[in-house]
Amino acid sequence: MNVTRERAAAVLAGNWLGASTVPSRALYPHQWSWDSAFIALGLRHLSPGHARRELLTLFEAQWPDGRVPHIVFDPQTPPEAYFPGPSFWQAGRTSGLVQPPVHARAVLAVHEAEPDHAFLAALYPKLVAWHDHLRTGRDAGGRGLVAIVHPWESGMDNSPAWDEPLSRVPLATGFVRRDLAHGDPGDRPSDDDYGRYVRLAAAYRDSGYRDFGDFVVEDPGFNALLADAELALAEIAEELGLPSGAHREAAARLEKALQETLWEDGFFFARDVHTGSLIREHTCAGLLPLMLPDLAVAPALLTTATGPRFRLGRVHGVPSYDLTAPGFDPARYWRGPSWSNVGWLVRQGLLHHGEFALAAQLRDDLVETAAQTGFAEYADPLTGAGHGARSFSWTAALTVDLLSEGK
Ligand code: 2M8
Repeated sequence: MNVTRERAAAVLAGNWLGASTVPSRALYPHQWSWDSAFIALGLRHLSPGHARRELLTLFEAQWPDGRVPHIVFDPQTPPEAYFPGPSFWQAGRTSGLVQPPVHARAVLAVHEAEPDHAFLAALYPKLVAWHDHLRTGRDAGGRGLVAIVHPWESGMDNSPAWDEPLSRVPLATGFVRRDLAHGDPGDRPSDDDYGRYVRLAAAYRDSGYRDFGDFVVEDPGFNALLADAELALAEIAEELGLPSGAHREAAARLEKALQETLWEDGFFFARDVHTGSLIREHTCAGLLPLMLPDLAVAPALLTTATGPRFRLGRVHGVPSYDLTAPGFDPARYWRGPSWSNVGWLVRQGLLHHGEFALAAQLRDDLVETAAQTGFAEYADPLTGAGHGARSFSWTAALTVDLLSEGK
C-alpha cells in the first residue's frame, strides 16, 4: 500500500467514533453533514461498510421535514468541546441549519465501490425528501434556486461574498468561542464575524427554524451541488429500476436558473435576495457549476478559472477567493486558502469538460499538499503551507479517493 494512502487511512481510523467520523478530534468533535459525504468517498475504498454506516448515521438524524442537519452531536463528547452546542440549538441532538447537498453523489459512489441495493433503497427516499425540502422550502427569491439563511449553510463560512449581507446582522455578545482554543486566530474567522453568526443562528432558532431572516442568499455553489445531486439521484433511481426523469428535469431547471440569474461577465456570483443584487466577489463557489456536464458556459468559466483570479494549474489547489482581490488572505479560512473538497469538486468538473491534463495536475498537487501538510484542513495556495486543523478527515478521505482512482 502507498505510504500516503496508509497515513490517510490512519487519520480516518483515528477520527472514527464508532458509527460516524469527526472532521477533527479537537476543532470539530461531532458529525458534520457535508464532511460525512466527502469522508464516505474515501472510506468506500478502505471499508465500504464504514462508508455506508457514515451516511446511514447522518440520515438517521434527518428531520421529519426532510432537512439533513448540518451537525449531529455526539452524546459522549463534553458540551463545552464545541460552540454552539446542543443547548444553543435546542433541537435535540442536531443543529437546525443545513449544508450543501453532496450526499446523493456520495451514496452513488459508495454503491459503485461495492454494490448494495438495500443501502440504495434505504437512502433513496430520504434523499428525495432532503432535496424536496430544499426545493419547496427555500426558494425565497422565486427564481427556482435554493436560498441559504446562514453563512454556515454554504460550508464556506467567512467567504468574502457574505460580508455585505452579513453586515446587516447585529453582533451577538456574551458567548465563548471554543474554536480559538484549537486554532491560530489568524487562520479563523474574526470575532465580529462570529458574533454575527451566533446572532443569526439564534434568530433562526427562535423562529422555529422556519423564517427567512436578515441573511438570505442564492449561492451558486450550493445550487450547483444540488443540480449535481439530482443527476446522481437519477442514476440511483435507475439502479433501483425507478423512473428518473423528474430528477434530470430538476437538474436541468437548476442549471437554467443558475445561468439565467447568477451568471455575469464570465462568472457565477451569489445573489443577495433582500437587495436583489449580485454580490460581485469571485469566490470558489462560483466555479462549482463546472460540476455540471451540460453547462453551456463552461468554456468561459474555465477561462476565469485559469486566469489571474484563480490561476488553476499554477498555484496549489483551487484558491477559495480571488487572488487579485485586495482582501485575499492566503491563511484565513474561506478568504483565500485552498480546500481539498473544493479541489476535488473542481477536478470532477475539469474531467467533465475534457480538461484532462489540468485535472491530472490538480490531482497530483492535492495529494502532494495533503501529504506534506499532515492532511491540513486548508493550505496557502501560493506556498502550499498547511493551515487550520491537521489530520483533517475530508483531506485524508479525498486523498484516499484520488489515490484509489483506476485501481
Ligand atoms: C467549518 O464550519 C463550522 C461550522 O459549521 C465551524 O467553523 O465551526 C466549515 O469549514 C464547514 O464547511 C465544515 O463542514 C465544518 C466542519 O469541518 O467546519
